[in-house]
Amino acid sequence: MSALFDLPPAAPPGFRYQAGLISPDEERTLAAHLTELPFEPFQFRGYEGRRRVVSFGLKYDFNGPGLVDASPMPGWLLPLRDRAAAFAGLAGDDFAHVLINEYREGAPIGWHRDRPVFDKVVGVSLLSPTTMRFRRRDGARFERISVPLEPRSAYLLDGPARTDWEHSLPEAAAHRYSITFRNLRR
Ligand SMILES: O=C(O)CCC(=O)C(=O)O
Repeated sequence: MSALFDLPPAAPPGFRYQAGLISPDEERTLAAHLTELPFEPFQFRGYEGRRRVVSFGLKYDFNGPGLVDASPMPGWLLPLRDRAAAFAGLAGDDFAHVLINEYREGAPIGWHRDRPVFDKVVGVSLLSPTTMRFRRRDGARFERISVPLEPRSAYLLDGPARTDWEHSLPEAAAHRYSITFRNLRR
């Protein structure tokens, strides 16, 4: 009788998902722009990740001072920034920072919470599906939730999903990009 109430939540509170934020044509155009970008391996305190990244607006330097200026967002990214902001209930220029991740086959992203200097996060997925894994400590064990992310979809990390839960992605099964916009915490 209680089975309904025993089901785990489909996603942590504060996570929101929208399939098809962009069309297949828009995805193709964005992916063509992304191939021109100067991606570099992700650097974290002397460790080099397998994903490659590029930032605009602001960049978080994990090996140095933290948040630093980066090149302005290119014009071709602004319509997506505005759409991502509307999805999060923000104005386009609230998103002062974008981090674009490139995952080639086999590249994961490890367990983390985004830096506290940032507030909301909207991620747009391109090219291939993945699963966003969430975990939150519950005494000696972890409570875990997995959420599928389809290409062309967007997710919002806000509230507990952003501050209480860590997230990670498994090794990519195929080439994937994520375009992740962040506003600054007031
Ligand atoms: O690729 C993704 O959608 C996840 C990105 C992410 O967790 C991050 O950039 O901190």
